[in-house]
Amino acid sequence: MTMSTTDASRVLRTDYQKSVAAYWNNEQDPVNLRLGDVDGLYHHHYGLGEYDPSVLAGPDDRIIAELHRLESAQADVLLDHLGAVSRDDRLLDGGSGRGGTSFMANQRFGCQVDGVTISEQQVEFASGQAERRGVADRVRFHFRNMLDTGFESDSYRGIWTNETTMYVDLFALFSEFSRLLEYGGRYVCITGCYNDLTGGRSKAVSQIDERYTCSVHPRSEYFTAMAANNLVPINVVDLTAQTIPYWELRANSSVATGVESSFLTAYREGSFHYLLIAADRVNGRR
Ligand code: GPP
Ligand code: MG
Repeated sequence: MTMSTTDASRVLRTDYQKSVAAYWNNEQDPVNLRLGDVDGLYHHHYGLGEYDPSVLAGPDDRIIAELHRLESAQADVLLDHLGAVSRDDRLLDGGSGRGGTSFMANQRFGCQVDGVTISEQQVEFASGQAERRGVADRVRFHFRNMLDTGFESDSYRGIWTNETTMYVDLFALFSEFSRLLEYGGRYVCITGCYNDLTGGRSKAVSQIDERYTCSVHPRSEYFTAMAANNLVPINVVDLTAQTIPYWELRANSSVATGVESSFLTAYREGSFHYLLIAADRVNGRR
């Protein structure tokens, strides 16, 4: 790790990036910490799949555990789309949060994982988890900017972003990922994006932006930015219907934060999609 890539003024280049880092450095929400406490995997993404309705009648802990199960199921779906990964491969987690998806990837594939985040608190938290889990030599977290990681070109078999792309310019991001991926390497993105067909950013989507200091992109931009950077989609999955039950359960839980109604409205009215895109890195036209 060199000073040139880890020095705060280099990692946080804009006032916007500083404000995003400040948000995540201060984040301590029970909706994330209590869920993570269930088994030590701390996620910063949402859930997929049906919930067991019997949890609604039980003690609060059962709802917490069920929300956590759905979030881990989401990370499993993401990892299912990475294709073949061997122990000798390296993976990159772009916007790694408290490390949940990175640890699951290492558990599944045995490979090395690098997580990058612009939050120094998240680096510290996730690195502590890596020590605790005994995988600090295989899963490393770095205070770096995913738009300019400073890592070696052509060195990653796979890269993913689990709900982090709404913080960055997609053309800049995919240019960096295309540089980092080896030929044939796979990029997997799970994201919320707005629907180009419904006439721009809806009120509910604006509320989501406001809540997280982010800027949700239109669906189209993912594909134009990938095409411009030698990333060719192999799978596109609309996960919207599968994430709605998570939001319904979360709205009825003690850890609801108030953003649930914005997600439910945006998904139900069709102004917003929960999308998975998997893409392969090819060579440019010669
Ligand atoms: C945060 O997860 C997720 C985002 C900031 C990205 C926004 C996602 C979209 C699909 C638009 P979190 O687990 O930190 O959020 P919360 O605290 O609400 O659980
Ligand atoms: Mg959360």
